[in-house]
Amino acid sequence: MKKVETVLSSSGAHRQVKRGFGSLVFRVALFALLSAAGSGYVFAGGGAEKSGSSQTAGQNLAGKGESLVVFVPGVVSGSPIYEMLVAGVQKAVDEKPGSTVKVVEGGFNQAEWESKITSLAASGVYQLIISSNPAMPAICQSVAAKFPKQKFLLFDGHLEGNPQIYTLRYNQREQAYLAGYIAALVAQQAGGAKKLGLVAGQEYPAMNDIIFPGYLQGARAVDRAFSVDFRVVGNWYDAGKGSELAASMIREGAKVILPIAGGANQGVIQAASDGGAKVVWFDVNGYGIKPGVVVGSAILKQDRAAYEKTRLYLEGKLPFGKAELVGVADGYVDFVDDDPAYIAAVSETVRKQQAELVTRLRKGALTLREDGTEVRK
Ligand code: RBF
Repeated sequence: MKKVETVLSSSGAHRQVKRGFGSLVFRVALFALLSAAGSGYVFAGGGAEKSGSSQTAGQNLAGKGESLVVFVPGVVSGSPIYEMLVAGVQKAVDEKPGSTVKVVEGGFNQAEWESKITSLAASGVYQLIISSNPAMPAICQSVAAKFPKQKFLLFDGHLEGNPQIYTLRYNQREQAYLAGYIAALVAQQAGGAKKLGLVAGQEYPAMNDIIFPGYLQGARAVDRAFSVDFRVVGNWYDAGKGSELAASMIREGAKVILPIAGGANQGVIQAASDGGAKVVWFDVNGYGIKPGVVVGSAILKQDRAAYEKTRLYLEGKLPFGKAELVGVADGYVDFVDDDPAYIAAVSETVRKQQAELVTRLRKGALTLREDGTEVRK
């Protein structure tokens, strides 16, 4: 993929750490005020570069060429969930001669996302706008109302019943439970305070209602005494702030920390490494980032989902209006337990206990509803 244009700017506004949950309401506009940097770059996908072949030209004449655009709400670098999105879409487009994809980074100013997506829709160039995060369905719903022919494929978010929009979200109760379980097992073996940490980029319903409680639920399945110190960076890029929050948690007794803060994760891992704490990684395999410090990886197969659903769209079979939910038993959420760095970092006793949970979830013998209800078969 080729980078055509880069615009980067930043300012220093940061949000204060917040620990209470009761009164939290999800407002994208509020987040926008708190977001600091705006950046964007646009590049043509490999599919676009291939469009000169005669076979492709023939298909275009037949009206089969599809122009897709991936709108990244943030930046790709440092956020594996977006890297997987781009990779999956690109793969599907590469396999379909005549189709093209452009990737547009929306930057960190969330107030600009809707107008940027409106511009993409208004251009009339793209049959499908693809994006990913829990804030996108509401934003795209509003744009869809103004452009009735525009279609949207949205991951990691939920909206049902709009004939222009298809959504797929992951069972993050299961993902977070897996993270909390390994974190508690590792902390328990280390001894001392039964305290874990979670550093989030910002607060949002999936974080407050599913991920944070799922992490705590997994930890308490190991020992009821576990608690989670939850802190918020206020953006998805500030590694300095991530490091500061993690160091403070470690001073207050947190043994294992789960960072879900995009580029700020790097700061968390550095603080853990310096402070003798451990880290559990989320979304992708993170063992290689700091071997010995990263003791778990609870992953999403967003690359696979993006590939499959883009392909389905290109075949004319994506069921718009539908909202899907996929979890461990479906093969889209998992725990990486065969990485040599995991085996080296974690004792056999702990790995055996984690493996029992992972096996039950993979087989569907245990599933967790998003609200935390445990279903046993
Ligand atoms: N996750 C990231 O890794 N990077 C981001 O830039 C990012 N931006 C987000 C913006 C909003 C408004 C919301 C609601 C979530 C964002 N997430 C981001 C979190 C992401 O959707 C997902 O919850 C986490 O990656 C955990 O799977």
